[in-house]
Amino acid sequence: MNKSKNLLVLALGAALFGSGCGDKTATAPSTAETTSSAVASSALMSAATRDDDKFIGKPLVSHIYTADPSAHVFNDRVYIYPSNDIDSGITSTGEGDKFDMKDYHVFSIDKKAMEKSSLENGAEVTDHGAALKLEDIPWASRQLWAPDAAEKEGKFFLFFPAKDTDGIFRIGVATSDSPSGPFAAEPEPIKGSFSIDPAVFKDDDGSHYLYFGGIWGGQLQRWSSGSYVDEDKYPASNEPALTPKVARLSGDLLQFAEAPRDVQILDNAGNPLLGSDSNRRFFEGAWLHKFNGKYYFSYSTGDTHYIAYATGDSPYGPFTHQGIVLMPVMGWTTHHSIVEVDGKWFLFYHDSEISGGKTYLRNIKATELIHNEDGSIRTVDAYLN
Ligand code: FUB
Repeated sequence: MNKSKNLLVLALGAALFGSGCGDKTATAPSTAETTSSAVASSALMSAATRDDDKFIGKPLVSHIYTADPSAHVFNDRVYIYPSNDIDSGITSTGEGDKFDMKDYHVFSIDKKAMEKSSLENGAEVTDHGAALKLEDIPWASRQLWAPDAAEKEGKFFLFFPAKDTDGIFRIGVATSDSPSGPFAAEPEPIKGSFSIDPAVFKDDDGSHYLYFGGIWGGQLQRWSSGSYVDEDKYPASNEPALTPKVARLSGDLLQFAEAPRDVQILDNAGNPLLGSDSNRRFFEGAWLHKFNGKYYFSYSTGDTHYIAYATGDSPYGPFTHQGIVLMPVMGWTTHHSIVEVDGKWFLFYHDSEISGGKTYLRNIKATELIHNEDGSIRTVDAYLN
């Protein structure tokens, strides 16, 4: 990454704990089901400082703020499950409080629009409206962070993190007969769940695995002892980094079928990545996809702003670090998903273009993802060179 880009990222990025950006507010109108084009001008677009030439792609959604896009093909259409960023007026800088989301919207795109140029220039995206609201989740108190979704036997499952009434992140499930919702939340979070950023992977044998975890505001560092401790405990710099978690889901997809296991991410000598290895170690935003029989585990490195990937031979890992999927984007956070649509692969990601760099007011984007002949992933740089 060139130095000026690095500085831009750092300057624009208020950390999960920080509020480095100014407090220009833009009100995101609530919507019923609407179809929008990413090129359409909107209140949000005009409120932000834009430079269309700077990025490889335009926001997919511009009438509300969206982030953390998890994309899947359901019922022959591409569905996107993002966070719905809002400016709730919170000024506190602690523990990611500014990420104060209160509902989820589901979006979809016709498979025919899944072309690199169409995605980057403004594909037609349908907003199916609010699919789950905080007030309808009995156990949750705040912060509806990055969700994901799965399908089994015609039923759809939305997995989401939220803080419970004790301020501890848990992972919940909500169900629907339609991929676009509305979703009805289970009365309690998944038993034994903790931390953030659930991502579901369905293997070829029909088993579903839930990957999750995130350090700093995501609280993974408070679970090292196996139960929650209200104190941040990080490994020493020469110790293995904290690992994301994985658990196979029960047949009804509502619970863990087993205790969560550590997902080991190794260097190419077979050693676990160290806590000090901030360019490569796991931070948050896990995702799993399978390509040519190999399992690809990808994730955000957080404070170094990469989407990295590692490969392995089992959904449980271990995974060996291979490289970078996505270079740093505008804004502090980076979060992605990878989906195959009719033989082509796509990367969904977010940046903060729409708010002129405010890290908690983001927009989703997408582009094509290329696996090279040798199975490596061609790194995407979301900035135009
Ligand atoms: O959207 C809130 C948090 O920011 C997500 O859970 C993280 O992955 C980061 O994108």
